[in-house]
Amino acid sequence: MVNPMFSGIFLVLSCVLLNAQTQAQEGGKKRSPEPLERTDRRPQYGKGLRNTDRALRGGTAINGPIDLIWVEAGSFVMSSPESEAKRRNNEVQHSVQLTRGFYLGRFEVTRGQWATVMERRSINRKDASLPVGGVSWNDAIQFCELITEIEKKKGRLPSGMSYQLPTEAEWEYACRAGTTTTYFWGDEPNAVRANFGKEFGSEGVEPVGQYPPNAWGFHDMHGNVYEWCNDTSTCVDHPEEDHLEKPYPAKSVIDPQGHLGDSVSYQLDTTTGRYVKLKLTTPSKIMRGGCYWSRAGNVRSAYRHSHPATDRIDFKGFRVALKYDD
Ligand SMILES: [Ca+2]
Repeated sequence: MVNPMFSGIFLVLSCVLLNAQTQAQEGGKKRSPEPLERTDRRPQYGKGLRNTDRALRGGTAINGPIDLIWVEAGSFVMSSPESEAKRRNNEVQHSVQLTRGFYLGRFEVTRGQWATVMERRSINRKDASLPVGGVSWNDAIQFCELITEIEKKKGRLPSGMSYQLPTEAEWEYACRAGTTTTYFWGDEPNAVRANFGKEFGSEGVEPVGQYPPNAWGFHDMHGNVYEWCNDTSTCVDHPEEDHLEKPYPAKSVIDPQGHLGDSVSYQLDTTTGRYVKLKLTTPSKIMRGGCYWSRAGNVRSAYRHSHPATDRIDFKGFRVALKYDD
């Protein structure tokens, strides 16, 4: 039998070591000791919404100009186990703690929302419900900034919050919705549960929300269009594997923000036959979830992909989060 005194000492030491480890984590935010008390408080949004805001709305639960779902703070195991089919070696499993709750869009941002916010016009109902694509990471950030400004002027944003892209960790936490399987519905691909595996072409993309939601209410996390996340990728165009992002550190992290340095690329030096590591002037950003023409392996909850922040590709869009600024 273990002496309870030794168990207590071991527990305390473990907590101290874990704390020291996570504070040193790459890209982790420094934070004051009290935020855990604030995390689970769901801030109020959307007082005074008018009929004119309907162009921005989707779904049935109206929380603001974009249909948002509150995600509680919590912990999960991020990425895939080595036994997962189609797993890539940049998917190192590790524990993640998200100390603050956040709102996340129930759907991908639609063409209608894009037109309303960025172009101040409305478009026909059929097109409006399709997810916006062909927008760069920089474009998505502009959308977030503009809708934050609009909503602030209307006095509807909860204090200290703004529209942002989710981090990769927040995205996967919401995608898994408490599951540990390859997809939120299980380990087997199922084209009835998400839009993927179709032929490449503009006919493949579908209006948001046509497929069943996951346990927390999010639609189209798997497939339809790829979704930009906030994180910078550390490596693209690797000589041995296309678009290989640097693996996660195999340790626990708190509120990971992703890589904070430069993105790099590898180019073949034909005179020496060696690959040369280059800094990219345009950072490469993480995308998640795959798209309508992705194969099953590329719409997995853990699948990671990246692209330069300036690229506009028609099957790549985004979903917004509403998060605390600090
Ligand atoms: Ca998607």
